[in-house]
Amino acid sequence: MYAQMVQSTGKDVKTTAEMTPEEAAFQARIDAGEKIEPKDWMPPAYRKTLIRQIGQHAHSEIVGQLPEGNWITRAPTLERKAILLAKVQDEAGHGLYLYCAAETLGVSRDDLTEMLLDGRMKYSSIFNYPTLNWSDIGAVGWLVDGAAIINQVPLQRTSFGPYARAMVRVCKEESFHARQGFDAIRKMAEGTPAQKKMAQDSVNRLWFPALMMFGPPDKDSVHSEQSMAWRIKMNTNDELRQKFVDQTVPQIEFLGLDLPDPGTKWNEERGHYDYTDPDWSEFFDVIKGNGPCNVDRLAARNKAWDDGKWVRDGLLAHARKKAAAKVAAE
Ligand code: BYC
Repeated sequence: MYAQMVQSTGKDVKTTAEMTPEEAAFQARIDAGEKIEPKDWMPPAYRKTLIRQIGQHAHSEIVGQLPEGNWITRAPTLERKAILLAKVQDEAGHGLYLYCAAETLGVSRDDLTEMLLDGRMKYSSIFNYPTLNWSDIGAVGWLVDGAAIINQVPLQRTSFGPYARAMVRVCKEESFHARQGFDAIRKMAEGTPAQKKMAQDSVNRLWFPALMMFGPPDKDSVHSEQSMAWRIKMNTNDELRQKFVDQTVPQIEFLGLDLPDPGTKWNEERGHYDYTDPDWSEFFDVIKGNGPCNVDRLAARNKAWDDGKWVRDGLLAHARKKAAAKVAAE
């Protein structure tokens, strides 16, 4: 059932005349800015789209711990280690709030996890790139969490109540993540020539993968039109990508680093930076499972799931025992 639920719908948006009375009433609530709550009636495709997006978002938070978790034991100072540890723990918490939000739509966390583990559900493309050195950890916090904030701040106003509310706390924590990342990369950029070179290399390698986080160009986006009509998404992929470029280019300049994209140029008429598109064939290849780290990431999550089986079994056995004791006492 849920395998069906996560497949792309890719349908055109219905006009009001094509909607059933129930669908039209639902759309009117959305248009009036009302929040939809779990027990409210909703079109099956709205539910399906939310399960796909919230589920993939949750998986991204969980898989997203891997590239940074890899550096906790090698952080250069105790302070950096404590900060990174806190950040990675926050990501686990974000995954949990999001799985809870998805569960209110009638899908279990175990089902979602199994769909991640067997490749039926996606997670953000960015986490299929490696973190090669400490400088990459600064760049991930600054660029990846920076991109996440731009994507997630509008999601605080998304139409589905539990998702919108989860985003409020997530965004607060993401701000701390981006600041600590900027602080770490700034230290590198202002350090020795070798450290500055490392910072430059991190920005060069992570820039285009960060742009890919916003999804394919609008013309190739399958879900945007319907998701925006339902206010599941508040902006198109290209709008948010442009916002990220406009916000980040001055930060790169402030750090005294070279812009990773020679095509970056302020466009007076548009009031935005022009930039070069990422290689979209690389993006589609990565989300098909062929990125540099896809195999490792899924192997790590599968191992964690298998290793944790005894804990889940133990907790379930304890819960059953407690429930049976309660029934016996009644
Ligand atoms: N990676 O029709 P489109 C974080 C897929 S966590 C992989 O435009 P949509 C962090 C898309 O799923 C950040 N797949 O899709 C964590 C669809 O395929 P399916 C995660 C992608 O949903 C730890 C197809 O391409 N944030 O920051 O309208 C540590 C067509 O795309 C990607 C979220 O999940 C991608 N980048 O828009 C540090 C935010 N892009 O599903 C940091 C919530 C697209 O039909 N999600 N695809 O098989 C969203 O805002 C939207 O889902 C997206 C895509 C903008 C990502």
